[in-house]
Amino acid sequence: MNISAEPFKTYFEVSWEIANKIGGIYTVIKTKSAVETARFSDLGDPYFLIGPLNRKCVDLEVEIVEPQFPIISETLNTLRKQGIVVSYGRWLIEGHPSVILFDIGSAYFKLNEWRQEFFELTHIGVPDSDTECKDVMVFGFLVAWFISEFTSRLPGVPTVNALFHEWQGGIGGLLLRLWHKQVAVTFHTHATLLGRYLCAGNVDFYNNLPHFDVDTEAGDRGIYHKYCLERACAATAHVFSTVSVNTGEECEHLLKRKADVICPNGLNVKEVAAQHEFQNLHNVAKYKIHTFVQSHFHGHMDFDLEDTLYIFSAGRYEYSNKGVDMFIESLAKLNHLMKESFAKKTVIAFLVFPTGTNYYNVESLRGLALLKQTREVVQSIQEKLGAKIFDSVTKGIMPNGDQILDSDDQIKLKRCILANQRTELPPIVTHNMTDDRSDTILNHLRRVKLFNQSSDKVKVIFHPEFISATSPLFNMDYEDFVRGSHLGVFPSYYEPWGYTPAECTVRGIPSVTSNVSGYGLFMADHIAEPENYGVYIVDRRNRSWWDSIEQLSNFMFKFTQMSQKQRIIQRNRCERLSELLSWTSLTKKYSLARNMAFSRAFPDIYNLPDLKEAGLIHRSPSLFFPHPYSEVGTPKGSRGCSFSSTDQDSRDDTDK
Ligand code: G6P
Ligand code: 1S3
Repeated sequence: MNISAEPFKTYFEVSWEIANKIGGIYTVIKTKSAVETARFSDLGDPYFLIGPLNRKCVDLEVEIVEPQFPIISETLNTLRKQGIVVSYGRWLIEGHPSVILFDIGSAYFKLNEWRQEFFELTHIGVPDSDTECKDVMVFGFLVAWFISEFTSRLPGVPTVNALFHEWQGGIGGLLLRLWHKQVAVTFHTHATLLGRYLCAGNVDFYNNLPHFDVDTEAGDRGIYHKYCLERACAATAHVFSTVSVNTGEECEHLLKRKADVICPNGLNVKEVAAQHEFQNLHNVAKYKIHTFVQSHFHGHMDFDLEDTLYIFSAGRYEYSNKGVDMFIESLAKLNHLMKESFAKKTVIAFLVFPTGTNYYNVESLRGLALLKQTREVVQSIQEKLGAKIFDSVTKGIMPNGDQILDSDDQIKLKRCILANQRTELPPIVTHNMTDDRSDTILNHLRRVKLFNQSSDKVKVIFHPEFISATSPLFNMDYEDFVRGSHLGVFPSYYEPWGYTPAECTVRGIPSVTSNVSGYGLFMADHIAEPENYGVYIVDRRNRSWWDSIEQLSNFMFKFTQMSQKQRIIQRNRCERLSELLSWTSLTKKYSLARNMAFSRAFPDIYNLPDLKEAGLIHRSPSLFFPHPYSEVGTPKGSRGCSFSSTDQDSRDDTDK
């Protein structure tokens, strides 16, 4: 069926994270906006994003304008006349999507009425103490009210399609179904509530998925009403979708509905003009990280920066779900392996996980000040020396190395050296922690004795705040920090998708992920030998905890043994994988879900072929990366690896 031959359709996409930055869903919608808006505008179909009104974000990210379509103005005015505050505008991101943002507070006077109605419809009660749930319910009613009003104004065949993200955005869809409105509804989840809770506890989640008594487990965790809400959203939607095959499996067991479509998360992949450009960017960003390291380790710079590798992990502070526990344990093991093998290299491991802090600590700020002062002294001497050398050479005299520094300059330099000395070890954390003694990450680092000793081959820095360009310590944004690093490590235990390793890949930075993360499974489905492309996948499903640690520390150890040339080749290959993660191809899965919703909601009007039979629903690698022709070989002593010049792809595997 040629959908575009039909009358124009209206598409809504609803989420709690529209112009409201909280987590990964914000990234999904923001990054896919350019491709989605272009697609809908080509089709001539209006497309609107609906979210809650967060004034702080809106002031920075949204341009308030009058709606382009009179029918939208009329519908909004109907709600406004009843006291609802709602803004309409353009989200200032690529694609400039139209946004409709509801002020939840302005509708709170209807809370009790709506709660009662909701209970009558679903038998789900929202407790008074659960503010989040009450907000989500008010938002859901506002969305369903708005879309119903809008739909009722349209003549002819039903043409409205609405996609709802996650349970916080899903109640609107549930209500539209319960009110029997003429809207094709898709519910798309990025996780399950119960899955997240179960994983955060000490549960062998994946090997017990079919056996959980879901009601009891949700009840025991005090989330029964939310669980019921989420399950109702999934059960009633025309189409149910999720971000990955493993979350699909989780939904089947925990929400009791199999996902109809898997819509993997993409990124807005910018084409890099020349392949070596991202390599150069790596080098430039790495030098910025060097500067921070010089300040942090002042007085203990007994390692060579040219032989230092930067490894990092970052994300929301979910200690075990995000695999921070495994990362730290594996770092301790890596330290041991490197010491035992008398490794020349040093690893600096960054842990970027925001938590409660009270500004940077004195040691970090002192390091920064000392570095600045040292740089000023060296620069002033450098200028003088340059002039002296120039003068000497123009007179035909070879400058005398011993005499070129005058005694004043020597004193200045000695003072700098003295000022940079310190007896205490470089700190393992950059900030004053609100709760230093009970912080889980710090205590784990203490337990495995990673204290930045001289003898340690693995040094650690816990940065309990997201990295941003305004931070005086790094002076770079997170994107550059990723570029400047050598390896990202994300051995998550609960990760429906996992953007952090994907963000490394599109910048050509190798990363470690796990086989219980959506991203890890997706990459394994598309690449014959992921490690060769800089995608290391830790097995957290079929191995014991200690075996997975062994595997992760071996991945990292092997990585430290690679030569620079091997790293460059691996980065080139890794960057090529960006193609897999581009929304240009991945939004097609969203289109599929929307079309499927139309055909299920209105089978007499929209009659799509059986998509399951067409193999379009689940794993369908349209792109596949085979075994690379040339190897990232095992290092063999000082001569490095044996790259043969006859290797078929050796030219595009080397960087320049
Ligand atoms: C990029 C740059 C090279 C640089 C290399 C360092 O490839 O283009 O000029 O030598 O990065 O790589 P490394 O893995 O040692 O940071
Ligand atoms: C979820 O956010 P999270 O970090 O709580 O949604 C993200 C976007 O789909 C996904 O990448 C992540 O794995 C989920 O867990």
